Amino acid sequence: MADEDDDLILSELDDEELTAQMHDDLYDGLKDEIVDATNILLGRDWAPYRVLTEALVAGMKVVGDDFRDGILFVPEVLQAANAMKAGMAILKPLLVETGAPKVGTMVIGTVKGDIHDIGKNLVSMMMEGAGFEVVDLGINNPVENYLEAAAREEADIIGMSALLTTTMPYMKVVIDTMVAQGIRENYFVLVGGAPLNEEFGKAIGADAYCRDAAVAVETAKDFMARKHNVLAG
Ligand code: B1M
Repeated sequence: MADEDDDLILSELDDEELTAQMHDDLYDGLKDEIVDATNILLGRDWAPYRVLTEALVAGMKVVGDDFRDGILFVPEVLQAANAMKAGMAILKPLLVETGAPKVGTMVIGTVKGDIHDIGKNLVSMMMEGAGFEVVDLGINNPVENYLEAAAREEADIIGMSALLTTTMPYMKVVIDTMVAQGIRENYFVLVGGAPLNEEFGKAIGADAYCRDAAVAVETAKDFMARKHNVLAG
């Protein structure tokens, strides 16, 4: 950021100063600083999920607001996203290594026309951490990608992510195709992404809208418990 930050020693900042600095560094797309600060917080016994939400996700909120207001542009936001991903890469093995028994299988991807993947990656990480096998289809997925992967992997859950108001209607295309093929009831369909809400989830016929990654995990676990109860009964 400003010149006075050049001499800043991250490890000398207290927790509050360091998270504030991380928000600034994310904003400025400073990948190395984000990596260092993530490691410092972990070294201070912060839980990986706390680092993720309080330091990284909260920092991206500011980036999003200024992007919306025309203060930041695509190249800067891409750099911020890359810095965020560098922090997430450190946290991923820590969030995933739970040794939890396999709970179920989820196929997840960002829908056709949409290349945002940070939120989807976060959901994947947290689901893996909760014991789900996750098949991540990446970005820009047409309906066939979801349905082929779900059949091939014998998935329990199909997860879809959309960050644009122009791409979120595509989720209904996927669900309508499932209905037309008579396979809608074979899978739970969970949807998420910043522009969605509960009503939208209901309107398109999803099983649930998930506000964030933690809600996605809880919802998926709930559905799997119900499925096992039905099978057992
Ligand atoms: Co884009 N972008 N972007 N962008 N971008 C938004 C979404 C926008 C809201 C920014 C703004 O104006 N404030 C706006 C959309 C406006 C709208 O549709 N109403 C926007 C725009 C307009 C665009 C472009 C069109 C810009 C342009 O080219 N002129 C373009 C579109 C490209 C395309 O997709 N075709 C574009 C491009 C980009 C970048 C490439 C620069 C970059 C993406 C990099 C990447 O993902 N690899 C980018 C970014 C980073 C953003 C913002 C700033 C941040 C998104 C993010 O990563 N958030 C975003 C602003 C915002 O969202 N407020 C914005 C952090 C992440 C952790 O949150 O993704 O919401 P989120 O995920 C959460 C929950 O939503 C939920 O859990 C996650 C974790 O808690 N969740 C799920 C998400 N998916 C889920 C799936 C589930 C469950 C829960 O399945 C079960």
